[in-house]
Amino acid sequence: MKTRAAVATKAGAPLSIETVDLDGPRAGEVLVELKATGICHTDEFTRSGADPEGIFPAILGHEGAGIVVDVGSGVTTLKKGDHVIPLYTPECRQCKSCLSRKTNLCTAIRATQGKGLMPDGSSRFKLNGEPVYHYMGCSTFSNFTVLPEIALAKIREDAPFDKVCYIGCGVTTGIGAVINTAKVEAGANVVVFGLGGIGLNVIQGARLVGANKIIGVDINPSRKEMAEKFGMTHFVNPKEVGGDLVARLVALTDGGADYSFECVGSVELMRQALECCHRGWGVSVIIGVAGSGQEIKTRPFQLVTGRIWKGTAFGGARGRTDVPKIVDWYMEGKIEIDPLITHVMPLDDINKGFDLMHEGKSIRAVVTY
Ligand code: NAD
Ligand code: AHE
Ligand code: ZN
Repeated sequence: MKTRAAVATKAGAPLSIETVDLDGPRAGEVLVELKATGICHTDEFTRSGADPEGIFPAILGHEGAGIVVDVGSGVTTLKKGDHVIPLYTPECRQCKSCLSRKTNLCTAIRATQGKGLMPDGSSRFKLNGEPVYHYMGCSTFSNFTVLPEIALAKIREDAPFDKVCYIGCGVTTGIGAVINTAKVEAGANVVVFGLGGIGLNVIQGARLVGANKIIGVDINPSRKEMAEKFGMTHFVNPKEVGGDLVARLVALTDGGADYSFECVGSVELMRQALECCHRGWGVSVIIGVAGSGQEIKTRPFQLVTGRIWKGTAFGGARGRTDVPKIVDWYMEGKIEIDPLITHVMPLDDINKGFDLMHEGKSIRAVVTY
């Protein structure tokens, strides 16, 4: 079939709107009609050329929601008409990682996914007869896409696609980092670096579990108002701190944060996020994705004295199990999504969504098909 898609032709170039060829689903695969997709900073990270796994030409996008149109042979858990959210972290429930119960990082298809290919080693997309690569196993910047059955969460049919697409990455990553990865307890003091599409969901996760102080750190002062609506109790703009940011955060938290979260992708901030944690027990969680060649550093003494450095992918969520529950939380009013979706646009305008992100004007821009 033919489908309209935004193609990343080369690193750093604007996305190009094209009509591409899409092969139907093979064994164990599912054809999905996307109804909406968010634009996450990770899409920009890869588009820009900073991603060591970046591969071009590719169809980016990993924060989608849509409807099953067709299934390949052997697919048993999904059928035509089901509403689904694509999962860049699949859940096969059979691999060593899934069975360990210690991680959400299913390894069933990670090797081919990282090469922009379906599990059988080929691409379903072509442009002018040449293959176009998949991205994070999802490629939601295409009106239609093909995914493995294990990379789709079935969701309730009354959930609005243009909102719950955000659960495909940002919402789950932020809230999951608090609940699954850090396991923040009621009364804890939390510091969140970066109040964008991920950080604001960390903030609402921290409020959900009953955190005490929720301190937001961002260089964009316009983030303050939204962050306060989502539960932030104190705002710190590093540009306005005369002197040492870490010392300021330690003072604000009476000796250091119980938990901190880096939601920017800066290795300098990752260090500050660790070092603002409380001696003896503070836990710092890296969410931000840093560019090729970047490395983190700190004095080992920071860890010797009891601080813990962790990371999280997709908020530690097991997608097929957890994503439908998070959709329920949204539908039941337990979490908020609507105010964070600041811009909605057609696929033709997708590059404007990236511009808005760069200008610090959008929190989430969503493309609707
Ligand atoms: P975003 O662009 O919406 O937000 C980034 C925020 O960081 C903005 O508010 C910006 O003003 C702020 N910022 C920039 N420089 C700063 C600085 N020096 N100090 C303080 N704040 C600063 O991005 P997003 O979609 O929220 O993504 C955030 C990061 O998380 C990215 O690196 C993204 O790739 C990553 N991410 C990781 C996962 C995961 O599973 N680990 C999932 C989604 C996104
Ligand atoms: N390809 C990059 C790393 C990118 C990365 O860390 N991706 C996160 C999800 S970001 C979603 O917005 C992730 O899930 N990582 C685990 C995985 O298996 O990819 C690089 O540095 O090579
Ligand atoms: Zn993302």
